[in-house]
Amino acid sequence: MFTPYQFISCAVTLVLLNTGTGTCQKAAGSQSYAAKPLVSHIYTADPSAHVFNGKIYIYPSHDIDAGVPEDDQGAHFAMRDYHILSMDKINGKVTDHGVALDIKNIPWAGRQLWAPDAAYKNGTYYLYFPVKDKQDVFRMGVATSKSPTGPFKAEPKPIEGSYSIDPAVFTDTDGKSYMYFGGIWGGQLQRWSAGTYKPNLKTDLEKPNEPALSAKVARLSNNMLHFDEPPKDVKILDKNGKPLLGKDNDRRFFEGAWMHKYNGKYYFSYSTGDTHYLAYATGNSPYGPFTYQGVIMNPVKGWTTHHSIVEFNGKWYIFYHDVELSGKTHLRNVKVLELKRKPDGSIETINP
Ligand code: FUB
Repeated sequence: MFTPYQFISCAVTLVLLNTGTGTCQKAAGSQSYAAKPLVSHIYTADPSAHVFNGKIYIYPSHDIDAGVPEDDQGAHFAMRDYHILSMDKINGKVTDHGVALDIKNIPWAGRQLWAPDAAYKNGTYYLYFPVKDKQDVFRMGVATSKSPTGPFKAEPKPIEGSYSIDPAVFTDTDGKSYMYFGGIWGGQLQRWSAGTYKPNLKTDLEKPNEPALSAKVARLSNNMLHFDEPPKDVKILDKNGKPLLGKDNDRRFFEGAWMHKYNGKYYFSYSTGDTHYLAYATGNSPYGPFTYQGVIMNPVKGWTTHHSIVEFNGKWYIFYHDVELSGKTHLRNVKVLELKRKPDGSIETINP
């Protein structure tokens, strides 16, 4: 039987020429895609999309071929700066605003500038980013700018109490902001499972019959620069109210958290990592608990899958990446598709 990853690698069938939001044309001979890369002059991944001042801004990772050999901790994802992209409309022209933050200007950073996110409050834009410190431990940093496209100036130290990767900042309708974060395996979340940092815990595979490791959530301070509380677990339960287990690789949290609110419900979405799904769970509070609902997107071409969900002019969109341009795991390209819901609010599964 194929694993999903093997399935993707073998799925060379018909090509569907992209027309932007999911309607496709067919041609024979190669792989099929539901959308086209938003830019091709640089490699981009992990797109966190936001609407600021009526315009779409995308905060992606900037993938490069740094020549670092691949290992199971993701050393080959050796990114060194961020470029911010913007669009006036979906399928419109995409502008690359150049380098918004360089690793050399983050005083505490060691290596690997991974998936960022952004937020706006009271005239300031905040760029949140994970990077390994000089001891090779992932921490979250924050940088500020008066413009959504930067340049951003990094705070001198990481956010106290932060760890692991993939920050996603959600501002609720009452104005309170929360950071969701975490990623297992190369994202180091498992190393914090006992409360302090244990560098030898390499994967989550040791405890398959126990509740899976959880993403974390912490409310941000009014000035958006600190955690206002110790991070809490983002619990994902099955329909019987039982926590998903470590061995439930098709459904458990791996990395790439995102939060959005629709019709008063909180939608926590994430990547299942080694099974390559984008999945979601819903709850009645930004802290959860969340009940697993299903798959938002089937596996993309590539190992990683990472997304954001945003409303623009009354429609919802999912930004994501695959490796259409390069065929290489660490050289990705961002894309966008419309996200459709059923009348009960559930999300229709996308085949990317
Ligand atoms: O881009 C590096 C890592 O790959 C991200 O932090 C993960 O979410 C995965 O997409």
